[in-house]
Amino acid sequence: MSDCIFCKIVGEEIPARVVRSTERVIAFHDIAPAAPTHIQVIPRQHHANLAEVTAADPSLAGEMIAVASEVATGEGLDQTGWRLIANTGRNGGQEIDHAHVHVLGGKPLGPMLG
Ligand code: D5M
Repeated sequence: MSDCIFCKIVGEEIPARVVRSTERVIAFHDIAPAAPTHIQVIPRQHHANLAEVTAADPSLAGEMIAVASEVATGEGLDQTGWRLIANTGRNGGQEIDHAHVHVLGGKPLGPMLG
């Protein structure tokens, strides 16, 4: 998708601080971190959200979650804990319509719906 920011990151048209990259998935630091560690994990292929990834290719959704876990461990979050978020659709708070999961950690995040 030519006007998709995350497709542009995949295509290296705009820069990102990439922390992990596989054939189908990349992970990079969020531009506006909401926690000391805030990383986006996205499929290279454009899908509108995680639900669409799951419908189109369940193994790709699984790979996104596996990469998220690897990233969390790589960032040293496995001892203290971390959070995985998939905002989906406008009511879900999704702003970028390229599937992504947020990996958040590095401080106590408190209750999800505080
Ligand atoms: O979250 C979309 C997230 O994407 C939000 O936390 C900011 C982040 N973002 C937006 N542009 C960039 C770039 N260029 N690099 C890294 N991170 C970015 P959502 O779940 O859609 O609300």
